[in-house]
Amino acid sequence: MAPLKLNSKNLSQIATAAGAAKVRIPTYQRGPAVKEGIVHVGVGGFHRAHLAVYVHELMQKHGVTDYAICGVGLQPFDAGMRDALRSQDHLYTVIERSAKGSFANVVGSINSYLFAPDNREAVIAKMAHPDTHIVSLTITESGYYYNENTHELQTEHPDIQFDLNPANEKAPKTTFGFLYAAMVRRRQQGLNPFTVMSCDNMLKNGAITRHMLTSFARLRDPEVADWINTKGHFPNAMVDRITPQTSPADKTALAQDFGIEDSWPVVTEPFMQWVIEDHFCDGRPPFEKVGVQIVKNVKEVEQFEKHKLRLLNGSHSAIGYPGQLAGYKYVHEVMEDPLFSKFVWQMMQEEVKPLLPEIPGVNVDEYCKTLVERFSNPTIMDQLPRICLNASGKIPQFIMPSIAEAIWVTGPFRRLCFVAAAWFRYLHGVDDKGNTFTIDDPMREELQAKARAGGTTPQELLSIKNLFGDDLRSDERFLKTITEAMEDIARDGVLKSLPKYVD
Ligand code: CS2
Repeated sequence: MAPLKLNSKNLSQIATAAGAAKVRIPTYQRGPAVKEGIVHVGVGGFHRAHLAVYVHELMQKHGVTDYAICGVGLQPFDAGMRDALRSQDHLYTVIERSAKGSFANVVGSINSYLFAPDNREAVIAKMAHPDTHIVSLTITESGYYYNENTHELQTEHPDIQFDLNPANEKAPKTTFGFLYAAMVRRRQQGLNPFTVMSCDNMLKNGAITRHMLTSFARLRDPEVADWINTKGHFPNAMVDRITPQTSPADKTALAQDFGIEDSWPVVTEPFMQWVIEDHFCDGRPPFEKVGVQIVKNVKEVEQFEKHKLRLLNGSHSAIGYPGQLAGYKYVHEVMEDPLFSKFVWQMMQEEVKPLLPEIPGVNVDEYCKTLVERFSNPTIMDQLPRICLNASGKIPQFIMPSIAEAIWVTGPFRRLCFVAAAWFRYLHGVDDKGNTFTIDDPMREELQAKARAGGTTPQELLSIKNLFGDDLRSDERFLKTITEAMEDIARDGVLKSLPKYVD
């Protein structure tokens, strides 16, 4: 039988044709009458496999009605998501894959979508609407314009400069421009600020969001900045679900195995986790009912964030850059190489783990074992280019802080340095066999120029002050170790160098 196009009209037929055990569909009310309590900026695979799934479960199983999601795309490339979602009444399929098999859930929590380049005013009005209680973000690390060295907003950045110009207040470009304009309106209307809920992989993501937004606001209107700072809430959170990029083969499999024609399904693993600080200024849905760990203590959230960013994302970087240079394509392929998986394990256990705080009730060794299992899942086909994307926002979060702390306590760090060296080598855009690849990073030009100028020495790249702290630039032991790793990779390639980094 021909697959059915995913949309509201075909929904029950899709479930009947596939069999209810195979495809689950939303049974809650959707459409214009539904209240959209969450406006989400940056609707990509991760949001659709994470927050939107938690909200879907709340709507499906707990009758929550006021927190449907209005998706927002700020970037021109979001037009693809706009079109895909619009063509199917904003429904989409989450395909969960593991050794246990493949399961399809149609998700309906995204109730509408606004594409800012079409109508910027509509986005500001939506965020300012009294029904909006939360604005959530997955805008990637680079969307925060955060200077890793000074911990301040990159006020000199042309996008921020553009949005700071009062003439552009009605047509901003950056997330902060939109948030600011909407906050101004809410204040004028006598509303509370909405909670700004970062779902990006950054330590203290909430605190950083607060600081970036209030810094932006202060340059426009100090009174608004004070209002946001006093009344606004920005919960810190740890978010986790491995979500590869959707491939054409995923769409075909969905059509063949489940009879669903979906322009942009999401493939993900069964595992999902979200630990969030209980800090909301305009109400929140009962997230705890669907397994979200709501934590009162900021320190505890920070500890979870640290574990996840340094162990999961850090290991992903250890798989990604060296793996790409070695010629691998997928995360699980790298894990199938015994030397590589030993390298990753030893980096976690010997270099990262000793730097992490203990969390009551969390067994770090078990956590690391689960990570190895998740990385080894061959069914999700997680692409190395996805892991390597936007590295300038990742390495300073996932790898460099462990190195900086290891410097401080004179701990071991040669494997971490090998990963940083592999990224520096990766910036040349050529793998160990001479194959070229493209680098997708907002700082690509500067990074590549510095990588070329530096050759097998790290100082040129390390001089980028937005990314690297003085603690790294001035430490002799670190400079020696990373230089050696850069030389090893340049001379012998990753695979031949690895034995030196594995005990
Ligand atoms: C990955 C993350 O892009 C990356 O570097 O490590 O996208 C990772 O898959 C997620 O954070 C998992 O929660």
